[in-house]
Amino acid sequence: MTVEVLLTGSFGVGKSSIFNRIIHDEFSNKYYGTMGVRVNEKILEDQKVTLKLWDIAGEIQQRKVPKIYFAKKTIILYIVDITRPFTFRNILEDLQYLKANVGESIIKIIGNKKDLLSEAELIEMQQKELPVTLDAIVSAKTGENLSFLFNNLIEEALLKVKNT
Ligand SMILES: Nc1nc2c(ncn2[C@@H]2O[C@H](COP(=O)(O)OP(=O)(O)OP(=O)(O)O)[C@@H](O)[C@H]2O)c(=O)[nH]1
Ligand SMILES: [Mg+2]
Repeated sequence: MTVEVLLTGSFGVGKSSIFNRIIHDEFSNKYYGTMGVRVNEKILEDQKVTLKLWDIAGEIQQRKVPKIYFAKKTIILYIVDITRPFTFRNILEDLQYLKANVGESIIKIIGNKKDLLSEAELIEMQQKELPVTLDAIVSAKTGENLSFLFNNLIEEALLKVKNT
């Protein structure tokens, strides 16, 4: 089975860094904005699943993303940069838009760059700045929580297929 996962969200939140960490287990501090789309696959032997990961150019508003990218995705990951509230200014509007436009896809909200905040700063940020609860907080730089997140996502996707 192939599980298709789209990384979406604003500019510079770390979509490509998450892509590079998952596919190549690499990280760079350099920032090259993505043009268009990148796609790559990884075979997960344990779960007998092919993970197909899509990395697209950032958009401040999800309604600016070409709708074709949302088609037929098992999972859509809306990534925010927990160090830059600017990147989730439109979160409620974006989530509403995604729910209306992605069909059956599972949508998750992921906070990235966990390595840059202390535990206290993390709690404060979530209480003060975020109108929704994050499904996971990860770091593409250190890899923290990323394989855990993807394992859980694959399990959820497999369960969903089994139950339909
Ligand atoms: N400290 C830290 N920096 C990160 C992390 N993830 C990404 N970055 C940095 O943030 C910048 C932007 O990362 P990208 O992965 O290129 O962001 P993007 O979402 O793909 O950006 P666009 O393609 O323009 O939409 C880069 O300088 C990365 O090195 C992280 O977990 N921790
Ligand atoms: Mg990118």
